[in-house]
Amino acid sequence: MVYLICLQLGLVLHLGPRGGRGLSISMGTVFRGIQSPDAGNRTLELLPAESGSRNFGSVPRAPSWGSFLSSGRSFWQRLVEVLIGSRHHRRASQSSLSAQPLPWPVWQKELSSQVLDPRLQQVFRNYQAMNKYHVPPDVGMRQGVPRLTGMELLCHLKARVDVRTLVEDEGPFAAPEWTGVLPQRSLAEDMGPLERCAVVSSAGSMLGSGLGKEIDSHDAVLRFNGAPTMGYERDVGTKTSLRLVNSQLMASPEQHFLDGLLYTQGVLVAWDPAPYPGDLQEWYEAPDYPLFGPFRTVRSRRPWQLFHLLHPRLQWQLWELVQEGASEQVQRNPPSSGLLGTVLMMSLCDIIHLYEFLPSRRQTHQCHYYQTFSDDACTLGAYHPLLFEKELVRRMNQGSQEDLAQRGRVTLPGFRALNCTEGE
Ligand code: NCC
Repeated sequence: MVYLICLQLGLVLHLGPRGGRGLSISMGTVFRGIQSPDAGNRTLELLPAESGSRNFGSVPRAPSWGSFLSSGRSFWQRLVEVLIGSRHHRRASQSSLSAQPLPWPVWQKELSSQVLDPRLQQVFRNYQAMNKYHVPPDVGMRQGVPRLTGMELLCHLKARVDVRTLVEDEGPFAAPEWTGVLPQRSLAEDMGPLERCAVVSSAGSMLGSGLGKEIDSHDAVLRFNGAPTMGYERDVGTKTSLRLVNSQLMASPEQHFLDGLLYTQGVLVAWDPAPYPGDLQEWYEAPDYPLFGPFRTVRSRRPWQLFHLLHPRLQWQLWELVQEGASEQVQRNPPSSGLLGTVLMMSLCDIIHLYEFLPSRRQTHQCHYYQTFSDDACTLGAYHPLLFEKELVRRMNQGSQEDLAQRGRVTLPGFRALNCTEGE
Protein backbone atom coordinates (compact mmCIF):
# COMPACT_ATOMS: atom_id res chain seq x y z
CA MET A 1 0.00 0.00 0.00
CA VAL A 2 2.75 2.42 1.02
CA TYR A 3 4.63 1.43 -2.10
CA LEU A 4 1.58 2.14 -4.25
CA ILE A 5 1.09 5.56 -2.68
CA CYS A 6 4.78 6.41 -3.14
CA LEU A 7 4.49 5.30 -6.73
CA GLN A 8 1.52 7.60 -7.19
CA LEU A 9 3.27 10.42 -5.39
CA GLY A 10 6.28 9.93 -7.63
CA LEU A 11 3.99 10.23 -10.61
CA VAL A 12 2.42 13.34 -9.18
CA LEU A 13 5.72 15.02 -8.46
CA HIS A 14 7.06 13.99 -11.79
CA LEU A 15 4.10 15.24 -13.78
CA GLY A 16 3.36 18.34 -11.77
CA PRO A 17 0.00 20.07 -11.93
CA ARG A 18 -0.18 19.88 -15.70
CA GLY A 19 -0.26 16.10 -15.63
CA GLY A 20 -3.69 15.94 -17.24
CA ARG A 21 -6.04 13.02 -16.93
CA GLY A 22 -3.55 10.44 -15.72
CA LEU A 23 -2.58 12.77 -12.91
CA SER A 24 -6.08 13.42 -11.71
CA ILE A 25 -6.73 9.67 -11.58
CA SER A 26 -3.69 9.08 -9.42
CA MET A 27 -4.50 12.00 -7.10
CA GLY A 28 -8.03 10.69 -6.83
CA THR A 29 -6.66 7.36 -5.70
CA VAL A 30 -4.52 9.01 -3.04
CA PHE A 31 -7.41 11.17 -1.87
CA ARG A 32 -9.78 8.22 -1.60
CA GLY A 33 -7.28 6.74 0.82
CA ILE A 34 -8.17 9.44 3.33
CA GLN A 35 -11.83 9.91 2.70
CA SER A 36 -13.39 6.61 3.61
CA PRO A 37 -14.73 5.38 0.28
CA ASP A 38 -17.14 2.87 1.71
CA ALA A 39 -19.12 5.63 3.30
CA GLY A 40 -20.11 6.93 -0.07
CA ASN A 41 -22.52 9.71 0.62
CA ARG A 42 -24.57 7.71 3.01
CA THR A 43 -26.29 9.81 5.60
CA LEU A 44 -28.01 8.91 8.80
CA GLU A 45 -31.60 9.92 9.29
CA LEU A 46 -31.71 12.48 6.52
CA LEU A 47 -35.15 13.40 5.35
CA PRO A 48 -35.83 11.56 2.06
CA ALA A 49 -36.94 14.69 0.20
CA GLU A 50 -33.75 16.61 0.87
CA SER A 51 -31.49 13.64 0.40
CA GLY A 52 -33.04 12.88 -2.95
CA SER A 53 -32.79 16.39 -4.23
CA ARG A 54 -29.06 16.52 -3.50
CA ASN A 55 -28.31 13.16 -5.01
CA PHE A 56 -26.92 11.68 -1.82
CA GLY A 57 -27.17 8.14 -2.97
CA SER A 58 -24.56 8.47 -5.69
CA VAL A 59 -20.96 7.38 -5.44
CA PRO A 60 -18.74 10.37 -4.61
CA ARG A 61 -16.57 11.72 -7.38
CA ALA A 62 -12.86 11.60 -6.69
CA PRO A 63 -11.72 15.20 -6.26
CA SER A 64 -9.62 16.71 -9.00
CA TRP A 65 -5.99 17.66 -8.68
CA GLY A 66 -7.05 21.19 -7.92
CA SER A 67 -9.52 20.29 -5.24
CA PHE A 68 -7.02 17.96 -3.63
CA LEU A 69 -4.54 20.77 -3.32
CA SER A 70 -7.04 23.29 -2.15
CA SER A 71 -9.11 21.17 0.18
CA GLY A 72 -6.18 19.43 1.86
CA ARG A 73 -4.75 21.03 5.00
CA SER A 74 -1.59 20.96 3.01
CA PHE A 75 -0.32 18.36 0.61
CA TRP A 76 2.26 17.04 3.06
CA GLN A 77 -0.01 16.98 6.07
CA ARG A 78 -2.61 15.09 4.09
CA LEU A 79 -0.03 12.70 2.77
CA VAL A 80 1.15 11.96 6.30
CA GLU A 81 -2.45 11.17 7.17
CA VAL A 82 -2.70 8.84 4.17
CA LEU A 83 0.47 7.01 5.04
CA ILE A 84 -0.30 6.72 8.72
CA GLY A 85 -3.93 5.92 8.23
CA SER A 86 -3.58 3.58 5.28
CA ARG A 87 -2.76 0.49 7.32
CA HIS A 88 -6.02 0.87 9.19
CA HIS A 89 -7.98 2.19 6.34
CA ARG A 90 -9.58 -0.96 5.01
CA ARG A 91 -10.65 -2.10 8.45
CA ALA A 92 -11.86 1.35 9.48
CA SER A 93 -13.86 2.07 6.38
CA GLN A 94 -15.67 -1.24 6.65
CA SER A 95 -16.25 -1.37 10.36
CA SER A 96 -17.01 2.20 11.35
CA LEU A 97 -18.28 3.99 8.32
CA SER A 98 -20.39 1.55 6.42
CA ALA A 99 -21.67 -0.70 9.16
CA GLN A 100 -22.06 1.47 12.23
CA PRO A 101 -23.69 4.81 12.78
CA LEU A 102 -21.52 7.63 14.08
CA PRO A 103 -21.39 7.60 17.88
CA TRP A 104 -24.42 9.87 18.23
CA PRO A 105 -25.02 11.66 20.45
CA VAL A 106 -21.31 12.23 20.99
CA TRP A 107 -22.14 15.03 23.38
CA GLN A 108 -23.87 13.04 26.06
CA LYS A 109 -20.70 12.08 27.87
CA GLU A 110 -17.12 13.31 28.00
CA LEU A 111 -15.46 13.12 24.63
CA SER A 112 -12.07 11.50 24.29
CA SER A 113 -10.04 10.03 21.46
CA GLN A 114 -11.65 6.67 22.37
CA VAL A 115 -14.71 7.59 20.28
CA LEU A 116 -12.55 7.77 17.14
CA ASP A 117 -12.34 4.83 14.76
CA PRO A 118 -8.94 3.11 14.43
CA ARG A 119 -7.92 5.15 11.38
CA LEU A 120 -8.70 8.48 13.04
CA GLN A 121 -7.10 7.32 16.29
CA GLN A 122 -3.91 6.73 14.35
CA VAL A 123 -4.13 10.14 12.69
CA PHE A 124 -4.83 11.66 16.10
CA ARG A 125 -1.75 9.99 17.64
CA ASN A 126 0.32 11.25 14.76
CA TYR A 127 -0.78 14.84 15.30
CA GLN A 128 -0.44 14.39 19.06
CA ALA A 129 3.24 13.67 18.50
CA MET A 130 3.79 16.59 16.12
CA ASN A 131 4.43 20.04 17.49
CA LYS A 132 4.66 22.28 14.45
CA TYR A 133 3.90 25.49 16.32
CA HIS A 134 6.32 24.84 19.20
CA VAL A 135 3.92 24.66 22.11
CA PRO A 136 6.03 24.20 25.28
CA PRO A 137 5.59 20.86 27.01
CA ASP A 138 2.83 20.62 29.62
CA VAL A 139 1.04 23.83 28.57
CA GLY A 140 -2.62 23.40 29.39
CA MET A 141 -2.14 19.94 30.87
CA ARG A 142 -4.57 19.31 33.72
CA GLN A 143 -2.72 18.18 36.79
CA GLY A 144 -5.17 17.31 39.49
CA VAL A 145 -7.20 20.45 38.71
CA PRO A 146 -10.89 19.89 39.51
CA ARG A 147 -13.25 19.85 36.53
CA LEU A 148 -14.91 23.19 35.93
CA THR A 149 -18.66 23.60 35.62
CA GLY A 150 -20.14 25.03 32.44
CA MET A 151 -20.53 28.46 34.03
CA GLU A 152 -16.96 28.40 35.35
CA LEU A 153 -15.74 27.51 31.89
CA LEU A 154 -17.68 30.37 30.36
CA CYS A 155 -16.20 32.79 32.88
CA HIS A 156 -12.69 31.47 32.27
CA LEU A 157 -13.25 32.00 28.58
CA LYS A 158 -14.42 35.55 29.14
CA ALA A 159 -11.49 36.34 31.43
CA ARG A 160 -8.74 34.65 29.49
CA VAL A 161 -9.34 35.23 25.81
CA ASP A 162 -8.75 38.55 24.18
CA VAL A 163 -10.83 38.64 21.00
CA ARG A 164 -9.05 41.29 19.00
CA THR A 165 -8.73 42.21 15.38
CA LEU A 166 -5.68 44.07 14.13
CA VAL A 167 -5.90 47.78 13.54
CA GLU A 168 -3.74 50.23 11.65
CA ASP A 169 -0.17 50.81 12.85
CA GLU A 170 -0.08 47.78 15.09
CA GLY A 171 3.41 46.17 15.38
CA PRO A 172 4.72 45.11 11.97
CA PHE A 173 1.73 46.76 10.30
CA ALA A 174 3.15 50.19 11.11
CA ALA A 175 5.51 49.76 8.11
CA PRO A 176 4.89 52.29 5.28
CA GLU A 177 3.64 49.66 2.80
CA TRP A 178 0.77 48.95 5.18
CA THR A 179 -0.45 52.52 5.38
CA GLY A 180 -4.22 52.55 4.98
CA VAL A 181 -4.46 48.77 4.52
CA LEU A 182 -5.59 47.60 7.95
CA PRO A 183 -8.91 48.93 9.24
CA GLN A 184 -8.76 51.92 11.55
CA ARG A 185 -11.35 50.49 13.90
CA SER A 186 -11.67 47.05 15.43
CA LEU A 187 -14.37 44.61 14.36
CA ALA A 188 -16.20 45.22 17.64
CA GLU A 189 -16.30 48.95 16.92
CA ASP A 190 -17.42 48.35 13.35
CA MET A 191 -20.18 45.88 14.18
CA GLY A 192 -21.38 47.47 17.39
CA PRO A 193 -23.05 45.37 20.08
CA LEU A 194 -25.41 42.76 18.64
CA GLU A 195 -28.21 40.88 20.34
CA ARG A 196 -28.99 37.48 18.82
CA CYS A 197 -26.41 35.86 16.58
CA ALA A 198 -26.21 32.60 14.66
CA VAL A 199 -23.06 30.64 13.88
CA VAL A 200 -23.60 28.10 11.13
CA SER A 201 -21.17 25.20 10.98
CA SER A 202 -20.51 23.75 7.56
CA ALA A 203 -21.33 20.19 8.64
CA GLY A 204 -23.17 17.82 6.30
CA SER A 205 -25.83 17.48 8.98
CA MET A 206 -27.13 20.95 8.14
CA LEU A 207 -28.82 19.26 5.18
CA GLY A 208 -32.46 18.49 5.73
CA SER A 209 -32.57 20.68 8.84
CA GLY A 210 -35.08 23.21 7.53
CA LEU A 211 -33.35 25.74 9.81
CA GLY A 212 -32.99 28.47 7.20
CA LYS A 213 -35.73 30.76 8.51
CA GLU A 214 -34.68 30.36 12.11
CA ILE A 215 -31.06 31.19 11.21
CA ASP A 216 -32.10 34.26 9.20
CA SER A 217 -34.13 35.56 12.14
CA HIS A 218 -30.91 36.39 14.01
CA ASP A 219 -29.44 39.89 13.99
CA ALA A 220 -26.20 38.58 12.53
CA VAL A 221 -25.13 35.30 10.93
CA LEU A 222 -21.57 34.00 10.77
CA ARG A 223 -20.52 31.45 8.16
CA PHE A 224 -17.20 29.77 7.42
CA ASN A 225 -14.78 29.59 4.52
CA GLY A 226 -16.49 28.67 1.23
CA ALA A 227 -19.86 27.69 2.74
CA PRO A 228 -22.57 28.89 0.32
CA THR A 229 -26.21 29.75 0.90
CA MET A 230 -27.41 29.60 -2.70
CA GLY A 231 -29.18 26.31 -3.31
CA TYR A 232 -29.29 25.54 0.43
CA GLU A 233 -31.51 28.40 1.66
CA ARG A 234 -34.10 26.16 3.29
CA ASP A 235 -31.49 24.53 5.49
CA VAL A 236 -28.89 27.24 6.12
CA GLY A 237 -30.70 30.51 5.40
CA THR A 238 -29.73 33.41 3.17
CA LYS A 239 -28.20 35.98 5.48
CA THR A 240 -24.40 36.28 5.77
CA SER A 241 -23.30 39.09 8.05
CA LEU A 242 -19.80 37.80 8.65
CA ARG A 243 -17.59 35.18 7.04
CA LEU A 244 -14.57 33.77 8.83
CA VAL A 245 -12.00 32.48 6.35
CA ASN A 246 -8.80 30.58 6.98
CA SER A 247 -5.51 31.47 5.30
CA GLN A 248 -5.35 28.17 3.46
CA LEU A 249 -8.46 29.13 1.55
CA MET A 250 -7.18 32.66 0.90
CA ALA A 251 -3.89 31.40 -0.48
CA SER A 252 -5.34 28.75 -2.75
CA PRO A 253 -6.24 29.93 -6.28
CA GLU A 254 -8.60 26.95 -6.58
CA GLN A 255 -10.84 28.47 -3.90
CA HIS A 256 -11.35 31.68 -5.91
CA PHE A 257 -11.09 33.85 -2.86
CA LEU A 258 -10.08 36.85 -4.96
CA ASP A 259 -12.78 36.58 -7.59
CA GLY A 260 -15.57 34.53 -6.00
CA LEU A 261 -18.90 36.31 -5.54
CA LEU A 262 -19.33 34.52 -2.22
CA TYR A 263 -16.62 36.63 -0.64
CA THR A 264 -18.05 39.96 -1.68
CA GLN A 265 -20.91 39.76 0.83
CA GLY A 266 -20.78 40.62 4.50
CA VAL A 267 -17.82 41.38 6.69
CA LEU A 268 -14.76 39.22 6.14
CA VAL A 269 -12.54 38.09 8.99
CA ALA A 270 -9.36 36.11 8.30
CA TRP A 271 -7.10 34.01 10.47
CA ASP A 272 -3.92 32.01 10.07
CA PRO A 273 -2.22 29.43 12.32
CA ALA A 274 0.64 31.21 14.08
CA PRO A 275 3.58 29.95 16.14
CA TYR A 276 2.76 29.60 19.84
CA PRO A 277 1.93 31.84 21.71
CA GLY A 278 0.82 34.10 18.87
CA ASP A 279 3.47 36.79 18.77
CA LEU A 280 2.59 39.31 16.06
CA GLN A 281 6.09 39.89 14.68
CA GLU A 282 6.99 36.21 14.55
CA TRP A 283 3.73 35.40 12.79
CA TYR A 284 4.11 38.28 10.35
CA GLU A 285 7.51 37.00 9.29
CA ALA A 286 6.34 33.42 8.78
CA PRO A 287 2.58 32.97 8.39
CA ASP A 288 1.41 29.38 7.92
CA TYR A 289 -0.10 30.32 4.55
CA PRO A 290 0.66 33.52 2.62
CA LEU A 291 -2.49 35.42 3.52
CA PHE A 292 -1.19 38.99 3.52
CA GLY A 293 -1.05 39.25 -0.29
CA PRO A 294 -4.70 38.22 -0.83
CA PHE A 295 -5.73 40.38 2.13
CA ARG A 296 -4.15 43.46 0.56
CA THR A 297 -5.62 42.65 -2.85
CA VAL A 298 -9.16 42.46 -1.50
CA ARG A 299 -8.66 45.62 0.55
CA SER A 300 -7.57 47.54 -2.50
CA ARG A 301 -10.24 46.09 -4.84
CA ARG A 302 -13.13 46.57 -2.41
CA PRO A 303 -12.10 49.22 0.11
CA TRP A 304 -15.75 49.59 1.13
CA GLN A 305 -15.96 46.00 2.37
CA LEU A 306 -15.03 45.49 6.01
CA PHE A 307 -12.18 43.00 6.21
CA HIS A 308 -10.43 42.22 9.48
CA LEU A 309 -7.52 40.05 10.59
CA LEU A 310 -7.83 38.12 13.84
CA HIS A 311 -4.99 38.66 16.27
CA PRO A 312 -3.09 35.33 16.26
CA ARG A 313 -2.92 35.23 20.05
CA LEU A 314 -6.59 34.29 20.27
CA GLN A 315 -6.06 30.85 18.77
CA TRP A 316 -3.54 29.85 21.43
CA GLN A 317 -5.47 31.36 24.33
CA LEU A 318 -8.37 29.23 23.17
CA TRP A 319 -6.22 26.20 22.55
CA GLU A 320 -5.02 26.31 26.17
CA LEU A 321 -8.62 26.17 27.39
CA VAL A 322 -9.32 23.29 25.01
CA GLN A 323 -6.29 21.43 26.36
CA GLU A 324 -7.22 22.14 29.97
CA GLY A 325 -10.66 20.68 29.36
CA ALA A 326 -9.22 17.41 28.05
CA SER A 327 -7.80 14.51 29.98
CA GLU A 328 -5.22 13.68 27.31
CA GLN A 329 -2.75 15.58 25.15
CA VAL A 330 -4.74 17.15 22.30
CA GLN A 331 -3.38 18.03 18.88
CA ARG A 332 -1.01 20.98 19.34
CA ASN A 333 -2.60 22.80 16.43
CA PRO A 334 -4.94 25.80 16.59
CA PRO A 335 -8.67 25.26 17.08
CA SER A 336 -10.91 25.10 14.03
CA SER A 337 -12.57 28.12 12.47
CA GLY A 338 -15.74 26.84 14.15
CA LEU A 339 -14.54 27.54 17.69
CA LEU A 340 -12.72 30.73 16.73
CA GLY A 341 -15.87 32.06 15.07
CA THR A 342 -18.06 31.09 18.01
CA VAL A 343 -15.85 32.92 20.48
CA LEU A 344 -15.61 35.87 18.11
CA MET A 345 -19.41 36.09 18.16
CA MET A 346 -19.46 35.70 21.95
CA SER A 347 -17.44 38.91 22.05
CA LEU A 348 -19.96 40.74 19.85
CA CYS A 349 -23.40 39.36 20.73
CA ASP A 350 -25.58 38.82 23.79
CA ILE A 351 -26.77 35.37 22.79
CA ILE A 352 -25.28 32.93 20.31
CA HIS A 353 -26.93 29.96 18.64
CA LEU A 354 -24.38 27.62 17.18
CA TYR A 355 -25.76 25.14 14.64
CA GLU A 356 -24.54 21.60 14.00
CA PHE A 357 -21.16 22.06 15.65
CA LEU A 358 -22.39 19.40 18.06
CA PRO A 359 -24.21 17.17 15.61
CA SER A 360 -27.94 16.61 15.89
CA ARG A 361 -29.77 13.40 15.05
CA ARG A 362 -29.03 14.27 11.44
CA GLN A 363 -25.35 13.48 12.08
CA THR A 364 -23.80 12.20 8.91
CA HIS A 365 -20.50 11.03 7.53
CA GLN A 366 -20.76 13.71 4.86
CA CYS A 367 -18.17 16.38 5.51
CA HIS A 368 -19.92 19.55 4.31
CA TYR A 369 -23.53 20.32 3.41
CA TYR A 370 -22.29 21.74 0.11
CA GLN A 371 -19.92 18.95 -0.96
CA THR A 372 -20.59 15.27 -1.39
CA PHE A 373 -17.44 13.71 0.02
CA SER A 374 -17.44 11.88 3.33
CA ASP A 375 -14.81 11.86 6.02
CA ASP A 376 -15.47 11.66 9.75
CA ALA A 377 -12.34 13.75 10.32
CA CYS A 378 -14.43 16.79 9.37
CA THR A 379 -16.70 16.23 12.37
CA LEU A 380 -14.27 14.64 14.81
CA GLY A 381 -10.99 16.29 13.83
CA ALA A 382 -7.59 15.41 12.41
CA TYR A 383 -5.39 18.51 12.23
CA HIS A 384 -7.64 20.59 14.49
CA PRO A 385 -8.41 19.39 18.06
CA LEU A 386 -12.07 19.43 17.00
CA LEU A 387 -13.23 16.64 19.27
CA PHE A 388 -11.96 18.53 22.32
CA GLU A 389 -13.33 21.85 21.06
CA LYS A 390 -16.69 20.14 20.94
CA GLU A 391 -16.19 18.82 24.46
CA LEU A 392 -15.65 22.39 25.66
CA VAL A 393 -18.74 23.65 23.84
CA ARG A 394 -20.77 20.66 25.06
CA ARG A 395 -19.99 21.65 28.64
CA MET A 396 -20.68 25.35 28.12
CA ASN A 397 -23.98 24.79 26.34
CA GLN A 398 -26.90 26.51 28.09
CA GLY A 399 -29.54 25.11 25.75
CA SER A 400 -31.64 21.98 26.10
CA GLN A 401 -30.86 18.43 24.98
CA GLU A 402 -33.94 18.64 22.77
CA ASP A 403 -32.46 21.66 20.94
CA LEU A 404 -29.32 19.66 20.34
CA ALA A 405 -31.05 16.53 19.18
CA GLN A 406 -33.57 18.22 16.85
CA ARG A 407 -31.78 21.33 15.69
CA GLY A 408 -28.12 20.68 16.46
CA ARG A 409 -28.40 23.95 18.35
CA VAL A 410 -26.12 25.05 21.16
CA THR A 411 -26.96 28.21 23.11
CA LEU A 412 -24.15 30.31 24.54
CA PRO A 413 -24.26 33.64 26.36
CA GLY A 414 -22.23 36.52 24.97
CA PHE A 415 -19.47 37.89 27.19
CA ARG A 416 -21.39 41.09 27.91
CA ALA A 417 -24.35 39.13 29.19
CA LEU A 418 -22.21 36.89 31.39
CA ASN A 419 -22.28 37.77 35.03
CA CYS A 420 -19.06 36.41 36.47
CA THR A 421 -18.21 36.98 40.08
CA GLU A 422 -14.58 36.98 41.10
CA GLY A 423 -13.04 33.53 41.34
CA GLU A 424 -15.30 31.98 38.70
O1 NCC B 1 -14.42 22.43 6.81
P1 NCC B 1 -14.46 23.83 7.32
O2 NCC B 1 -13.25 24.01 8.39
O3 NCC B 1 -14.48 24.93 6.36
O4 NCC B 1 -15.74 23.94 8.27
C1 NCC B 1 -16.03 25.12 9.02
C2 NCC B 1 -16.27 24.75 10.46
O5 NCC B 1 -17.45 23.95 10.58
C3 NCC B 1 -17.28 22.95 11.59
N1 NCC B 1 -17.56 21.62 11.00
C4 NCC B 1 -17.40 21.41 9.68
C5 NCC B 1 -17.71 20.17 9.15
C6 NCC B 1 -18.18 19.17 9.99
N2 NCC B 1 -18.54 17.96 9.52
N3 NCC B 1 -18.32 19.40 11.30
C7 NCC B 1 -18.03 20.61 11.82
O6 NCC B 1 -18.17 20.80 13.04
C8 NCC B 1 -15.85 23.09 12.11
O7 NCC B 1 -15.86 23.81 13.31
C9 NCC B 1 -15.16 23.90 11.04
O8 NCC B 1 -14.15 24.73 11.57
C10 NCC B 1 -11.52 25.34 9.20
O9 NCC B 1 -11.71 25.14 10.43
O10 NCC B 1 -11.15 26.41 8.72
C11 NCC B 1 -11.83 24.16 8.25
O11 NCC B 1 -11.41 24.52 6.94
C12 NCC B 1 -11.30 23.45 5.98
C13 NCC B 1 -10.81 24.05 4.64
O12 NCC B 1 -9.54 24.65 4.82
C14 NCC B 1 -11.81 25.13 4.20
O13 NCC B 1 -13.10 24.59 4.08
C15 NCC B 1 -11.39 25.71 2.85
O14 NCC B 1 -11.41 24.74 1.87
C16 NCC B 1 -10.37 22.35 6.49
N4 NCC B 1 -10.37 21.24 5.54
C17 NCC B 1 -9.26 20.71 5.05
O15 NCC B 1 -8.17 21.14 5.28
C18 NCC B 1 -9.47 19.55 4.15
C19 NCC B 1 -10.94 21.82 7.81
O16 NCC B 1 -10.05 20.84 8.34
C20 NCC B 1 -11.11 22.93 8.81
